This record gives sequence, C-alpha cells and structure tokens, in this order.
Amino acid sequence: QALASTLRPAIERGEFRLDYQPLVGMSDGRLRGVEALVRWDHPRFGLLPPNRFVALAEEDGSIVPLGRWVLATACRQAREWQLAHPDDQPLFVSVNVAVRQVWDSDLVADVAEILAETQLDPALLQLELTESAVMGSAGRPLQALQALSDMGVNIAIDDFGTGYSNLAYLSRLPVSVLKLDGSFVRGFQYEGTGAPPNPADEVVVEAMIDLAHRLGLTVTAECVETSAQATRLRRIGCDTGQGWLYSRPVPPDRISELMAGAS
Ligand code: G
Ligand code: G
Ligand code: MN
Ligand code: NA
Repeated sequence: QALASTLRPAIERGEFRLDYQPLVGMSDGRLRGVEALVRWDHPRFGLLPPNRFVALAEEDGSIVPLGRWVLATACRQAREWQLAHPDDQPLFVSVNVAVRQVWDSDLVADVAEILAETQLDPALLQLELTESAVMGSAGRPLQALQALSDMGVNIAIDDFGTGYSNLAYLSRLPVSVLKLDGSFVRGFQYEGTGAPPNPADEVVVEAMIDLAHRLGLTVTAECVETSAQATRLRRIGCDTGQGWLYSRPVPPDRISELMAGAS
C-alpha cells in the first residue's frame, strides 16, 4: 500500500527504468528483437522487479501513465538502436501491455503519437497482451487491437497456454505472435538440470506450433534455459526463443554491445 501511493510521483521523478531481454531466431541464433521489462529504482527499497509493483499499478490505475512511459521509452530506444546500426536488420521491441491499458486509456492514440514522435516503424513495435485481455474481447478492446494492427503494430499473446484461449478463436483476432508460456518448455524432456521431464508437453507444444503456423501465427518460446531445449524447439519448428540460454534481461547498453558484435 505504501508502494502504491508513491507510484505516480515516482514516474515523475524518473525512478523507473527498462531492461531488455533478447528474442532470438531459433534457426540461426541471431538477435531479432528484445522484450522491455520495467524496474523501479526505489530510493529506499532498491531495485524492485515488476512483480512487486505492476499489480498495484493495475489496481490503482497508475499502470496507465507508467505504461505510457514504458511505451515511449522502449520506442525511443528501438529507434536509437536502429539509427546507431543503419546497416543491420533493425531490432523490434516488444512491450507488455496490461488489460487496464486497453480498457481505460486511449492506448491507440498514445501508440500513434509515440510512433510519430519517435519515428519508429510500427512494424518494429510488438505489444504483448495476456490471453485474458483479448479473450472474449468485443467492443472497445477488439477495436483497439484492430486499430493497432491496422497501424502495422504486431500483437503477441503473452504466457500463451495458461488461460482459456483457443487457437481457432485467436486466429480470428488481429494477433500475429504466440508467446508459449515457460511452463511448457520447462516440462520438456532433457537431461542434466534436475527438472522433472514431462514427455506429453513436447507433443502438445509440437501440435500447438503446427496449428499456429497453419493459422498464420509465429511462435516464440519463453524460458529457454538449456541448449537441449533449444534443439528440440528448433526441430519442432519454433520461430523465436527467449530465455537465460541466450541472455537474462540486460540494460540497453548491453544490447548495443550485442548489436556491435561484442560478446
Ligand atoms: O521480470 P519479471 O519476471 O519480474 O516480470 C514479471 C512480470 O512483469 C512479467 O509477467 C512481465 O510481463 C511483467 N512486466 C514487465 N514489464 C512490464 C511492463 O512494462 N508493463 C506491464 N504491464 N507488465 C510488465
Ligand atoms: O510474463 P512475461 O513473459 O512478460 O515475463 C517475462 C519474465 O520471465 C521476465 O521477468 C524474465 O526475467 C523471466 N524469464 C525470462 N527468461 C527466463 C528463463 O529462461 N527462465 C526463467 N525461469 N524466467 C525467465
Ligand atoms: Mn511478456
Ligand atoms: Na510471458
């Protein structure tokens, strides 16, 4: 509660920052994009991860101004990377969007304004929404998704597989990417990590990837931690990977170094 009451002034004081986690092409291991992850550099409590304050911000509505700051910062950063590396394939930036941002704020107008201001190509912006944000979305949320998609922004479903969505329904929404929840990858058969193997997960994931592709969606696997998992994911056609195998979330300077070919 003490945290919640100080969220809004903290935005004004510039206490939030973004780290970025690489999103890697499974076929060649190359950096394709990054997911922006917000942190609160709290003057008393130190660096707070999003699970300490995002839910509070959703409850009291401060997720709307915070989310706007995250979008603007991530888009500005993506444009800076593009300008600094004009000969490279530009990185896309993926930004988490809370349900409340779709409902309570003028998300579409905010995104349009931020893209115009930063001069970022809309195709380089991906918005991550959870299944619950889009399922049964009629009226305002669906209009928002459609308008964003018409703008050229990509919509991804975060933590896919943990909720109720079915792929047939999702394929009728303006969604282009599924981010498979980490719990599927964790259950893969592999050796040497002590994790309990669950062979059924691999069958389920293979079928989901196949169906997603047939419906015109691309698939990103979250929580890829071992090369054995990456090998299997590649074999069953997963497009993009994210996880500690490739990199933890890192500050923007580190992404610049990766782009420059440092390691
Ligand atoms: O980094 P960490 O594992 O603590 O992230 C926890 C959760 O916080 C994730 O589910 C992630 O989607 C969410 N999150 C991270 N950054 C943002 C953000 O900028 N906006 C919203 N709404 N959620 C975020
Ligand atoms: O819900 P969302 O997918 O946006 O959350 C992303 C969170 O998952 C980030 O906070 C990130 O730190 C965490 N994460 C990313 N890669 C891995 C991984 O390989 N293993 C685990 N356990 N967590 C990860
Ligand atoms: Mn996410
Ligand atoms: Na996720």
